[in-house]
Amino acid sequence: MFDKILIANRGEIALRVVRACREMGIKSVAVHSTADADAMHVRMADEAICIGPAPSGQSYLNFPAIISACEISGAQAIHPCYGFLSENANFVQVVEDHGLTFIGPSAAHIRMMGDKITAKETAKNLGIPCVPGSDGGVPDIESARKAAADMGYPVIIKATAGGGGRGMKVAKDEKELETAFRTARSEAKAAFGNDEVYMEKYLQKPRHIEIQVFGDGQGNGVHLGERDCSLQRRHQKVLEEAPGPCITEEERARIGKICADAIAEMKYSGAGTIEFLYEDGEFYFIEMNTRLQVEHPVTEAIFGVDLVREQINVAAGNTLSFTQDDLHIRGHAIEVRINAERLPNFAPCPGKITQYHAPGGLGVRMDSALYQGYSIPPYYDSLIGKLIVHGADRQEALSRLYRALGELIVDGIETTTPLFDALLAEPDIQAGNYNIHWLEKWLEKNLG
Ligand code: MV4
Repeated sequence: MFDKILIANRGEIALRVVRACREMGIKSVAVHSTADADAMHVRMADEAICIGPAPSGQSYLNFPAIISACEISGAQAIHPCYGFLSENANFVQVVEDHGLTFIGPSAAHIRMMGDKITAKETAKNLGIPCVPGSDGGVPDIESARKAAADMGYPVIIKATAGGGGRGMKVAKDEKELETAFRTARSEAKAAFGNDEVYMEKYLQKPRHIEIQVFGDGQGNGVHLGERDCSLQRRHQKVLEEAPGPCITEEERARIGKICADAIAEMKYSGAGTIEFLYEDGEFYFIEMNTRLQVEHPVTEAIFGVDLVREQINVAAGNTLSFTQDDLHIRGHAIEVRINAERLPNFAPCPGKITQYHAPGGLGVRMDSALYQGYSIPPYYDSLIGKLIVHGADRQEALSRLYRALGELIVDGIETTTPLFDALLAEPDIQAGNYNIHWLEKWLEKNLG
């Protein structure tokens, strides 16, 4: 096992990893930008090293500074958390070239899933059900017309270097196809330096259901059920829950086994998420994320496992510490993302926290690096906390969420907390009756 891990991230997730390290008897090294010298992850880690100025390109994404920090501190492994370097295959290669361990999958798996055409082809070959589509890149408008005619309108055009909703265009009929195709290509070129696109049948009212998977790179793979992450605004998740309110035990067992077998077959190592669109009882693969996700705590709550501990365990070369038969769901969990943003426009709202009180009590977890007197810097994303509640069933989780939101105090800045009070009052939310478009429509109508 490692005796020291460097955490190449900041905020609540860096603190989350510090906590796992401490429980495992592993020393932690925080790295930080000059803007984060007073951050809680820096205070809580065993050691801290400043790696550069505020802009993340010069600090949290600075390969040489991070590798040097490992060498100076004697850390043997790097935990990337999510965002920043977590899905950067080149970084993984550099880490390994320096004799260090990247806590995550291999560079090859990250690269494979980063290219969305390769990811889909891999998924298909592993028996994972995919959205009907072009089977590879669509090089020109004639090919696009032919592919669309084969699968039927509406269609969606996606960038192979994209993901997470960037660089997508929908065409509802042949008249819209040419513009959609050209726009998708030029936007892909501008955003990713790669204009390759592919096409899929456009699903009109799906839910976003993602399966948590874990592998040890030695041929063992498990799944930890699904999360429903359909409540999104501009491709940013707002609320996530597990299990999915519309997924049956039979569906979970079926799609879960397909995913777990795929992970075993690939010899995938570490935590992963296989994303699906779910419509009319069918799962359709769209992407795979090769990292720990923001919303992992809802899965931890219902399975009673520490996913970060397990990431560290398999990165150290051990086999998975649980089998599929060890994994059972208990109850229901919901996470809401507390952002430093001003409603109704979700404008970033950095500034000084004059008062902070985290909710607590049975079934309540607040993952946050906030403290009273802390100043949220303007340089990074606006997530300042995740409130995760767990109950015996969905109803209890909802009641607990309502209760916990009432206890939360964050003064001095604006946050997205009032949004959740309003959402909890909605019959559709209470019933779990929503798809990927529900929130945007609700915001239009209620905050418009
Ligand atoms: C789709 C789709 C409908 N049909 N693919 C958006 C993010 C990226 N991961 C995939 N996305 C979508 N792909 C087909 N074939 C609709 C979306 C989509 C979406 C997906 C998940 C959650 C929120 C979304 C919001 C708009 C569009």
